[in-house]
Amino acid sequence: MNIRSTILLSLLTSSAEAHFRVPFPGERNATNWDTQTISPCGGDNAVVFPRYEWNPKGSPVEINYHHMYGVGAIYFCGSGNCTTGADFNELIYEPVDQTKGNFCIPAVQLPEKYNKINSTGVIQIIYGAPGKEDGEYDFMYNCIDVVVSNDGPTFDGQCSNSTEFAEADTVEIRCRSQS
Ligand SMILES: [Cu+2]
Repeated sequence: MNIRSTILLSLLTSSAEAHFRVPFPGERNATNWDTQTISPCGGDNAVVFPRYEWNPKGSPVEINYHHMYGVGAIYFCGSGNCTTGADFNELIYEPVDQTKGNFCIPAVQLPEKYNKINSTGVIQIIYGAPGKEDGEYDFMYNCIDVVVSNDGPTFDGQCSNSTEFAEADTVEIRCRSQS
């Protein structure tokens, strides 16, 4: 193998392993590097038990984002089997522009109609990262299976921010992320 093909291979490896993880509370499959661009839930379409307990006042979410730049948003599926992108029809965290690093949301709250003790559902975090073409995005998905419980954590320093972020133009990620 010559030097040039070695460099090319290592670049391919690093982009395949970029994506993002959810260190708190955790996600369905923390090793889905190869399928994370598949909607919904990064290719993992079955509920993983036990579900994470979610406080009705909102529980924290920590995202470790590995790309240089991206737009992230959080959706929720509270009814049906949550196996298609369109099932995640409740936006629960407005899109933000952010850079690489740790992104900490102290309280992600579920939609009022599903925010009842013992209600179950699936949180889906979606990121769009700039793709090869100008104006194109590559999307990535991870899901968290939840059950509403008073035992669910509230913010107590579980995470902190090392990323820069700001409110994003919501249009692009909303229409692309649902496909
Ligand atoms: Cu990536």
